[in-house]
Amino acid sequence: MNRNFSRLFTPLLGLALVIITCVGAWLGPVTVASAETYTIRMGSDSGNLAFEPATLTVKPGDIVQWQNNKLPPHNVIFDGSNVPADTIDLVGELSHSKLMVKPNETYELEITDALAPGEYAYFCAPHRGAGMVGKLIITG
Ligand SMILES: [Cu+2]
Repeated sequence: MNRNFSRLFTPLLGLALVIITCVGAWLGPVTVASAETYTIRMGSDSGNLAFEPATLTVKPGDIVQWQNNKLPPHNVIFDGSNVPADTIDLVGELSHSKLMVKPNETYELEITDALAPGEYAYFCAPHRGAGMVGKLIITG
């Protein structure tokens, strides 16, 4: 009796594991696929000292790429006086102070759960006076 039970049960258990694995593999990529990658051009196509788009709304899991477009060099400095209060310590990590000189040179930032929802202002240090400023809005 016990042996019969085991002969029947073992394949069923195997089948159950296969189903669980398949469902897991199917659900996994669905979650990841909702993350998006955005590109912010540094220097507008028309040759203005600006980030394009200047304001971008993102969520945890997204990736933001700043890419050299026109009139380099540029950089990306987050403004410690204009980010959510509990993320001020992260401002240095988020920034890319090294000047980007090469065509299409890119700085990539992943939006992690460590970043509180809110507005994050940033600027390009060489061109801040000319109005080259931007803003990330992180949603929960
Ligand atoms: Cu610049």
